[in-house]
Amino acid sequence: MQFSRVPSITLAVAAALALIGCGQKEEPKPQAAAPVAAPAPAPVPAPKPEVTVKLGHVAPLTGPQAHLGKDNENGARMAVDELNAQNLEIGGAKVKFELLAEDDQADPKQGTIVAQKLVDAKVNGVIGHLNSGTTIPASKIYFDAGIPQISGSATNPKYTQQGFKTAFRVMANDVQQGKILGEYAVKQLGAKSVAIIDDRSAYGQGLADEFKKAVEAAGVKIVANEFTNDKATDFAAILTKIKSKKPDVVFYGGMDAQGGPMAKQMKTLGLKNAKFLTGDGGCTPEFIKLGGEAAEGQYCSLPGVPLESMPGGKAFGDKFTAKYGQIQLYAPYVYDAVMVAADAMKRANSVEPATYLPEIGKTSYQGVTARIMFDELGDLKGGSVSMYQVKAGKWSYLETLGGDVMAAAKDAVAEAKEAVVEAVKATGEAAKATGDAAKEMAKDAAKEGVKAGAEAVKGAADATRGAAEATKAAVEKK
Ligand code: ABU
Repeated sequence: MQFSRVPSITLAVAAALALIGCGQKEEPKPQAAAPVAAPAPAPVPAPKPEVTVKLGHVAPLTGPQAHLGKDNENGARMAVDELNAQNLEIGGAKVKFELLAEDDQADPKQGTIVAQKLVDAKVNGVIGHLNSGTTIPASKIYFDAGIPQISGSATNPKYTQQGFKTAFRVMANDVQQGKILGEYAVKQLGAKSVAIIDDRSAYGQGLADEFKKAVEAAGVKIVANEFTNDKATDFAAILTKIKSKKPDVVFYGGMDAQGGPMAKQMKTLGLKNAKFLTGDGGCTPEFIKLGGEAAEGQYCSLPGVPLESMPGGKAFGDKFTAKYGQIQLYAPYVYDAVMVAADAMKRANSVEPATYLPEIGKTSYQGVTARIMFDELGDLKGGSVSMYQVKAGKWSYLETLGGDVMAAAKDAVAEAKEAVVEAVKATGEAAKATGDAAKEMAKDAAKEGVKAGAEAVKGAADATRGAAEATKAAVEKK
């Protein structure tokens, strides 16, 4: 037995030495429980890509129209801030809007320089410009680069008549506005003789030409046709000439920086009985400030209906005023222009100019200034024009003329009907689908269809309410 133990000990020692040789100590190991597989870490979702949408904005930020340019820019900025607060996703990416604000000084040459600058910066779209005189030459540059452009204030008809499918505007143009002003001078103000002054800008001259056509078509004489420029402050020479012609109405095609002092100088020079009438460029608090007492009783026109009669108009006015102070003129239109661009991007599910541009043409958007839909040229459908008069130091609404406030609402209702038909079709297809997966997919499709239908119906209801409120306001004023 002794014999038999020797090899066992030898083997044990050898095994121990072998273990020591491997640098391991033979220590008793705690009895481990059977290993439990650790739960696999939850897969970390890849972060969503982010995309910056650059929107160019152009207006005069220096010179006599700087207050209007800043007002436009503030309208655009408010829209951009609100869009960013929505944390939008477009095309699977988080979208951040950025405003690239440029000053064109209301100068056509400067307008083309900043337009090229924005193209070089690869903007996704342009809001503006403010003036027709800069918007028109710049529109060729944006068209050549395929960049959508939406102006909230340029009213010269030429802007959308050049065949540039990138050009849109969200207010009535001066063919509509000039005709309404001309007819208003004759029919409402009873003019038998009219004097016309314009500032030789694309807007001022264009509007004066349309006004003249309407006055002459009504058989009324133009007794004087004078012009100035958009930097002038002294109108004594032309007003003295006009005084000798004893006009019932002096019409001015131009902006408030000239319109206000012109109205004041009319009184000083003894042109007291002539009524002063101007277009949207003079329809501002600045006109009243510059015109002083002479502003009282004067008239202006402004495309669209009063902001307070639009759904969401009052809320917009309150928010804007709290943030930036009094609205000067076009801020709500420019706000709408930004929202129209964003709406088209959402529907296209893309921020690429070439992809979302066709969606702008199909817009049916309830803005704060109108239900916005475009005709084949890029002009606002059903655009109307409202008349105002200064009463007790404030522009006071008189009536809404021209356009067809119901036309856009009717179009929206037709669209809603189409969307509901599509929803019903989708529901029918859902009912036909067989198999669980197919049923689920079909249910989703039907839900989407119903949602689209409901949204369209809501849009149509908003548009109809807007039109009804505008009509009611007009009737009440009469
Ligand atoms: N709409 C009058 C001012 C802007 C412009 O058209 O020049």
